[in-house]
Amino acid sequence: MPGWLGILCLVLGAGCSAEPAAREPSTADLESVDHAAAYEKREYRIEVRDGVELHTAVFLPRDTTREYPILLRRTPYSCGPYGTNGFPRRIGPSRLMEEEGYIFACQDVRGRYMSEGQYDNMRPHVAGDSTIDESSDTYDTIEWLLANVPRNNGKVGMWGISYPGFYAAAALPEAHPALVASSPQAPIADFFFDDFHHHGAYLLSYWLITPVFGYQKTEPTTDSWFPMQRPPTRDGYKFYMGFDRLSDSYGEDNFFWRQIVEHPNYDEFWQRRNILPHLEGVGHAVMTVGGWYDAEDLYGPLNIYRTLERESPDAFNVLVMGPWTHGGWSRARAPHMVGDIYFGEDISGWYQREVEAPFFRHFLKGEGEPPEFEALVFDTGRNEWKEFDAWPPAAARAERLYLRGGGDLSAGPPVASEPGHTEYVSDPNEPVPYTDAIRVVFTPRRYMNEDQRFASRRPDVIEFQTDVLDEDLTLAGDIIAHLEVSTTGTASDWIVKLIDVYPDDEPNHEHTPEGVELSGYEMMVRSEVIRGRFRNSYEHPDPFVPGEPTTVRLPLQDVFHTFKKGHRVMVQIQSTWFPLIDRNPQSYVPNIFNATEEDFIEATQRVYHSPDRATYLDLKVLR
Ligand code: PG9
Repeated sequence: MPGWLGILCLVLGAGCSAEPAAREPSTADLESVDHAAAYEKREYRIEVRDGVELHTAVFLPRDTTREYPILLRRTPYSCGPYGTNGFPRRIGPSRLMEEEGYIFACQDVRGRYMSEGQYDNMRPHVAGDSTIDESSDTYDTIEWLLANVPRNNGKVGMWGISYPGFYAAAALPEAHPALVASSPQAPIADFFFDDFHHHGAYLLSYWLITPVFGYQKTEPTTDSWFPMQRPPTRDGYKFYMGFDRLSDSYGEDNFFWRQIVEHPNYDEFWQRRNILPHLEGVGHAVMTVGGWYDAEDLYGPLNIYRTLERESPDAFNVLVMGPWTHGGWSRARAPHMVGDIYFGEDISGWYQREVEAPFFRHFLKGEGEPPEFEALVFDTGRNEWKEFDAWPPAAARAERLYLRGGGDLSAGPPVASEPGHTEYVSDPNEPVPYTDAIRVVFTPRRYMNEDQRFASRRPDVIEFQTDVLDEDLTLAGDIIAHLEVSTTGTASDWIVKLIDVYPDDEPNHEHTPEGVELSGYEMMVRSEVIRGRFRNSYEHPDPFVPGEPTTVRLPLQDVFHTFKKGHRVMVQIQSTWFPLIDRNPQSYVPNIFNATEEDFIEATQRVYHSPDRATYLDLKVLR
């Protein structure tokens, strides 16, 4: 498999056989498929309004007795293998839909592979027809396909996972009238909160993949043109600790890296690339799909659904959130495991058969019923799907869990007789690992529900936990961490982790991997980081005043998780998370990418839990 395809498999994790060794597959989605028997492949060069030609592969059902809708995916990751005999392993969202029959189309987006033009990451949407953007490229593509592809039924759908999910979302504003069903899956919404950054902290764990998006090619090409680094070690901790000035780690020729380095704050460069402000006036069916354990794009699906719900009341707008990592729904595996944890048998296969295929079948073929849910979400504690008529559920109530002196976490606020703060020394030269087995990766993945006991034992990770629960506690919706903190430095990051602590007598499951003990397991439910300089504004950063208590408000992405009776709820707080994110020097410099070793200082962090400075989580609880 060519190197670039291995990269794409690691990034997308979907539709490739190169992904980390998964368990024995249970359904047909991995069988070798002779697409050529059922589909004729054609390749077109579609000229869009500014004269640029976009390479588009079309897979036409060989059955000429009926018309089919067009299902379009636009991608920066290549529509290869090229040539009319070149068939990728996956031409549609699932084997089922491939067998059912659609006109599948794949387009290299502007500036990528066999298409012409200049690439622009998360190309900004510009309202109106005067400026080229992904919406106008898609509009022109759909117009051309309808006029030139035989036996289409005049209806078009779009789908895509991750960056292709962004392109499906980017086609929503000013959409072509024939576009009647869209499924942005793990879509990127905003690179300052998805993928490359989380609340302003740079995801160093994405460093290796940056060149994929950082070099313009000079002509249409079937092969990758971007130079990839080959780290001398797979030990990610050692590799990234060995970096000098981060900004120097790629040259001037990597334009995306220069953009990342030159825009450390949420300035106009990033704001223009946020698709959310443009999701108004959408009038067709949109099913957004995401994974509760998606380490790459969790902000995107939740906020695209939420924004459409608010700004596009005419859209048939539904949400599916399952126990998946990035793109996991496209890989039907049984048993369905995420890391060490078992979630069920044929979860992805069920979703493909009962949710995804019926959605497109109804809106594109007029067959069957539309989804009856507004939100189809999986409770990752009870291991069961639930349908709600709103997300978060209308019945979810606001409740609070307070950090208390002595390491408690409780519904009651702090009292004066308890210690009023907990402190720890944060040393960026001895950062807290983000996972127990750090390897150099293209994008982070498995840490999202990993056992956090490796972190529990560090002095620079503080933790607070409830008593053993005497009844189930179900969280359904977003979580806001309200931190009252101080630091002896002038800059710092704040990481909050919500953890489900299993009882000591928890038995292993039949599918629990060898060597793993679920007894006392500290399963991460949700985690998030904020670069503290952005506590008041993502655009205008503020240093901390040493020793001065201040408020840091950190939104953690939504969860749907039942902490079962007998479990505990735990919160861990720390200030380094390496090398998931880059190291904060903890002394304020205008641009951390340019920090040098002498900027990196130890700092004593305080988290306050006193009656007048309470730290707590605001939760949405389903009783
Ligand atoms: N959202 C994923 C990604 C985008 C950009 C860089 C690295 C990863 C993806 O497209 O898979």
